[in-house]
Amino acid sequence: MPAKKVLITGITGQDGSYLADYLLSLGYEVHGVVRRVALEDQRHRMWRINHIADKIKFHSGSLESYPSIFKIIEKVQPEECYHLAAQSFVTYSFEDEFSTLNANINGTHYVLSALQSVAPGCRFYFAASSEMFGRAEEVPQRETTKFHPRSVYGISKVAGFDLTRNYREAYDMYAVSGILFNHESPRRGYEFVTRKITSTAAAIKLGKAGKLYLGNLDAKRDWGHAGEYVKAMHSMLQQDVPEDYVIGTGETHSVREFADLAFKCLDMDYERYVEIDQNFFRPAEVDLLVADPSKAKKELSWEYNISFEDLVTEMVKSDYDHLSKA
Ligand code: G4F
Repeated sequence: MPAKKVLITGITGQDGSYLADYLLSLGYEVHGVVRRVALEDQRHRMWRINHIADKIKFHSGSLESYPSIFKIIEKVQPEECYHLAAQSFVTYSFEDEFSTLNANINGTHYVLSALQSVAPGCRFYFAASSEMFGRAEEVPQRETTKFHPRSVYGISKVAGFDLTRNYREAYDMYAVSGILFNHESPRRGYEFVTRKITSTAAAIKLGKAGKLYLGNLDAKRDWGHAGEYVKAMHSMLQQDVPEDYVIGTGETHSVREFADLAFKCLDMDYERYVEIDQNFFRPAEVDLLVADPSKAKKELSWEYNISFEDLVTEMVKSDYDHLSKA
């Protein structure tokens, strides 16, 4: 039987790279949409997938251009499509609301519309987010929890979620959203708080930095490991009936706890090195996120077994090892 064809947008990002690893291990023919600039500077821009680059078929395209997405989908004829590409940094969405909305809403709409036109049988996954819950009305948050986004990023994800639902209902497409809570790893971008903490703590330990400047230490997030979350994405596209799922650990920890543990991994006290910088506070904050992943556990048989301590330790160790050699 020929290998199943999958198309991933955002394949150079943290989730795209783990998903590509996973789908290759399952025998898929993996296609990825990448920007032309990434293909021209593979070493730097594709560092997360350089180890598997020779096994992936790349297609140069932009999520800002409907014709380019249409052409790729028409040519590849994927059986599964994971739409992960987005402006995913919440802070930046306060600085540039308009481009966040354009990229995140139009990008999703273009992929859905092109699939409907030229590959309607393709199963579609949308990367929704726990940011959609925002000022959540219930704790923990589940599939039925009302959305109250607190950023333009969150609003763009609610729009993507609704577009996905509408293509499912209106055109009978297998289109689902994974409502993923924060997921981290050594491949996380440096702008997100976890990687900022682990990389700076490692740099301080090695004498390459002096202080770590952070914003709100009291915000609480449900932090899991990205490598495990991509398995849930895949599973969502293998069901008999297309449905949306919440994916998270069911545990919540503050930014302060994360910093405390990260510095402790290196035998340091975070209070000596962390300084509060008002510039890192957001105009509107999401104070507390914690998932109820029981539907995914029951229906997808998705199991998550990595502790918060193991996640932080893995990230710190990776940054320390990497910086030691730099
Ligand atoms: O690491 P963050 O920037 O992640 P955030 O905003 O929770 O969003 C991430 O998770 C979402 C899933 O819920 C994704 F949809 C989204 O794409 C992204 O992956 O910030 C986490 C918390 C916030 O409360 C923030 O205010 O950390 C707080 N924080 C405190 N100091 C900081 C900092 N965040 C950043 N980025 N940098 C700081 O210095």
